[in-house]
Amino acid sequence: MAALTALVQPFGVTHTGVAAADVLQRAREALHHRIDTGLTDGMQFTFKNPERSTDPRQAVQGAQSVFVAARPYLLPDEPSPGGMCARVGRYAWLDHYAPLREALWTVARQLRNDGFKAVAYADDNSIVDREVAHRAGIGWFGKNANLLLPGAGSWFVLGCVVTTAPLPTAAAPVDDGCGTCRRCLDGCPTGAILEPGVIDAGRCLAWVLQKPGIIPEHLRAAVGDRIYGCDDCQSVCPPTVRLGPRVPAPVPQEAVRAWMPVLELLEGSDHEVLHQWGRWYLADRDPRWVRRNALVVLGNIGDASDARVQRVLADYRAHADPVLRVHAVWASERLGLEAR
Ligand code: B12
Repeated sequence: MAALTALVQPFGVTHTGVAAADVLQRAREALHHRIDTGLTDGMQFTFKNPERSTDPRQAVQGAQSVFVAARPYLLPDEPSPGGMCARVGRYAWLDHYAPLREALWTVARQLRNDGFKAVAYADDNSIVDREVAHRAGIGWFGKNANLLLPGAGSWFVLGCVVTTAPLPTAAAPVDDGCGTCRRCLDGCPTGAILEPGVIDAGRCLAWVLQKPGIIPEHLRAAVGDRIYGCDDCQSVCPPTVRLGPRVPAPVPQEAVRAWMPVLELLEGSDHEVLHQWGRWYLADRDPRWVRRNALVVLGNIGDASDARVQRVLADYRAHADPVLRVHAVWASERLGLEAR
């Protein structure tokens, strides 16, 4: 185990653990419950096939263990460059999954060399990452549903290697560290945390901004300046704010994308949008969903006296895409601009 941990550290992984490759019964029940009660709001991901995403042995036949790794993604604050810029969720400022996957595949290759089967997963629909990380003794489930690591908080991405190797498993799960705190429940801008650990995806801005289609009108003001992801349930979380470790240096500063210039995005070609922001989860790889979000942000933070804002909104009110037209009309009305 120590040898495997040493393999992932050069990739910035700070925490590791091992769970037995048993069925994730609690997660399976939770997935079904969320589907049955409509809390998934059309999400597929791990909900598409709960029997599969909660059974490591369906991922790797004969699996005995799941090696779990956590990598911090907190970078120093980036002040807004000014102008009309939209905020990007911290986990998407850089591609943190790429180095995590490299780390996990390094372990998988080692295990294969040793004669075992091994497959690496990170943010893949094949397995419920947080549940397996909890079982591996890496952290506790916060009331905001995120996995919090003791002494480090929740600014971590998670992944695992499912393997037939019999690795030593965690002695016990980490104790709850939230206690009576309920700042995330009160701090969620849309009240999406219905009860500790239960998120209503239809209200969680992270999903609202990813989901294809029209953003419900009653949620558009709460979107604020966010274009992708929402950090509020973590940025109000006391241990996460106090303890969050920074991403290990060196960070390619030129690759960090914490803000997105809204007007440039709305004026740019599809090719430019996909080139700059294509690693985001965009339904059908369609840039219209980022444009839609940008129109909502413009309605929330735009300068109505700016001629460029007026021109962009007028263009989008006449756009061929009815979804974009709807959001442009809303943004124009919100800014007190002519909407016909
Ligand atoms: C679908 C999904 C989403 C959906 C739904 C989130 C959700 N809560 O399910 C949306 C798009 C909204 C989303 C948003 C985000 N996501 Co997401 N997402 C996923 C994905 C693909 C599947 C999650 C899943 O299966 N959920 C199923 C439900 C049933 O699980 P759950 O809500 O965690 O429920 C558990 C708890 O309720 C717990 N539980 C049971 N009883 C009790 C009782 C108490 C008291 C408590 C507290 C808990 C508890 O057990 C349940 C089952 O495990 C995973 C990747 C993966 N393959 O696992 C990433 C993942 C969960 N997401 C991640 C991230 C980073 C985010 C965001 C922070 C991104 C952002 N900034 O916008 C937000 C956070 C929102 C939040 N508070 O959860 C990370 C989380 C890392 C971490 N440290 O926890 C993951 C693991 C990706 C990764 N590999 O790193 N996500």
